[in-house]
Amino acid sequence: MNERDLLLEKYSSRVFKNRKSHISQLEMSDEADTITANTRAIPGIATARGCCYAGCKGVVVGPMKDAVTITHGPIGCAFYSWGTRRNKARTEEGGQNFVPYSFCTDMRPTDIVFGGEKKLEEGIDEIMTLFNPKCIFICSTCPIGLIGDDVQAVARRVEKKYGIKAVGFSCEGYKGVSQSSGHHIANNGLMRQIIGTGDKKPMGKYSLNILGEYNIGGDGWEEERILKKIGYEIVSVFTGDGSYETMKNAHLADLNLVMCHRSINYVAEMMKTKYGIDWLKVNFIGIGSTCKTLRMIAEYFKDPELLARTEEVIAEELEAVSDDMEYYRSMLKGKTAGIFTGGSRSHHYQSLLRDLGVETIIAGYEFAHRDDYEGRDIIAEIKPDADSKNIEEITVSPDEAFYKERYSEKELEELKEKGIEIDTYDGMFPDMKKGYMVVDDYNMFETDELIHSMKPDIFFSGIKDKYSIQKQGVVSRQLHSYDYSGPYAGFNGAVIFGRDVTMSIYTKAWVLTTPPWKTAALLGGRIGGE
Ligand code: CFN
Ligand code: HCA
Repeated sequence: MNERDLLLEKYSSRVFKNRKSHISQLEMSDEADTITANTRAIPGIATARGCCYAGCKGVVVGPMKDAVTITHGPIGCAFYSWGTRRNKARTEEGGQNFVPYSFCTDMRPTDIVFGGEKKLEEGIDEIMTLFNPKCIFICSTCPIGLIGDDVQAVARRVEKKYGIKAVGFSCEGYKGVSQSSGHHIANNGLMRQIIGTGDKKPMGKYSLNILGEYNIGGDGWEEERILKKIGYEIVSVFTGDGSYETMKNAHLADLNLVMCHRSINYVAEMMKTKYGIDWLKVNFIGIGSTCKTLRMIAEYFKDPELLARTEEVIAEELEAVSDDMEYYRSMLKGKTAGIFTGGSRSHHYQSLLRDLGVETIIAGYEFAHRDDYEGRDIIAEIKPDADSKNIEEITVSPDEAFYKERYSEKELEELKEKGIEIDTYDGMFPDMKKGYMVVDDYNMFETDELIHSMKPDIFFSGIKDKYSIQKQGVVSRQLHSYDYSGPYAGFNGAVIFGRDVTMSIYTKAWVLTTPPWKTAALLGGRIGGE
């Protein structure tokens, strides 16, 4: 029996029926590999997913530093989303930075009964008196949708009263099937009400926006460092260390780079339709991926000087990190890994691990869509799913016409020879090998079982499962928060990642622990490790 069947046979028939299409062991059957994704999790299963509010407030709008984000709802959601995601933001000279704060209307039972709009407006009055921000985002939590408070109407009243920008997001936690629906709601609001409202033109010859970069552990800063060194102007970053002030002018940039494909691809496409800005899907995680990305951007502008400068910077950067990378590679070569994160990261980090000689044998996402797994070929099949049909959940990618317009066949061939396959839209499957395991919306039980059967040397995921993994003797690192380390992006980030992984694997602490379930019977746990 293969590992997939071993895992599935432990389920009841109803759960088996549901989970079997979410778990794929690659190339193990005669049919093409497929996976079911972006569907509702089974109630009661310990899924790692977050909610719509987490996707809107926590992921997309929260990191914008000069905007106050107020949670309209009971205090719990505001408290538990306060400072937990590592979207770093630096206060600019004389600028505002509200990222370290948490604002909430603290809705009580009487507010739920009589309505909370008044309380929200009073809260915003207080914010204006104390902080005087230029922009306010209102994010609804579950009860708001049920009692019908109109956060958009409040936002309009605030705009009129104070002459600032205010946007209401109806991102009640229960909407859609995961945080992915919150990304859509956030991005639609930003697209409608912020992008395109400024008129500050970029000064540089070539200007870029970085979309889907949330500056976790400072990743965005490392990307900016490299891009600026080459000579690009960065107009805005969505949304890590980002701001309302810069996002207003995003429509004036020459090109959009899309780093996290899951959370923002449709904004890139909407900006293409509305403002004619092309976009490229990029990856700054891993040395190989960073070099490919930089070359791809330079090729887009078709400027020999820019291409030469790009090669110069790549050579300099490689020179600076190659000894360290070689050392970490010598320590890590032949090791195996498992990766479960929310969206893009599980795929992105495979390339950095590959640079270090580590094979990813188990991978999956919490809430990615089918294209994130299977690649471009299936895009045409993707339809808004039934659970989120009213929020236009779509998946897009640069289409072939884009490349055909820009490059002749001969040029595409030449680029391919140089290792730049700019017309490929890869997913997770094409990067993994026969027998490797891909799991959608993984849960804690499956994580434990796969660690048991596939025996990876290291497991990357999040805070919820980290400690149970380590207690069973397998080192685990968080790829959401980088365990408070980072940056991991770009050239310098790759070295820091190599150091952290080497340090983790060579630390014997976890192997020496005896997990509690080996000595005592626990509810639903294995006894004696079997
Ligand atoms: S920073 Fe991003 S890279 S935005 Fe997204 S899909 Fe989350 S918060 Mo956690 S680490 Fe994760 Fe991605 Fe894009 Fe982060 S893999 S789950 S919603 N994510
Ligand atoms: C979220 C945020 C999260 C959680 C990370 C984790 C993040 O899902 O709402 O579970 O460790 O990156 O902070 O993905």
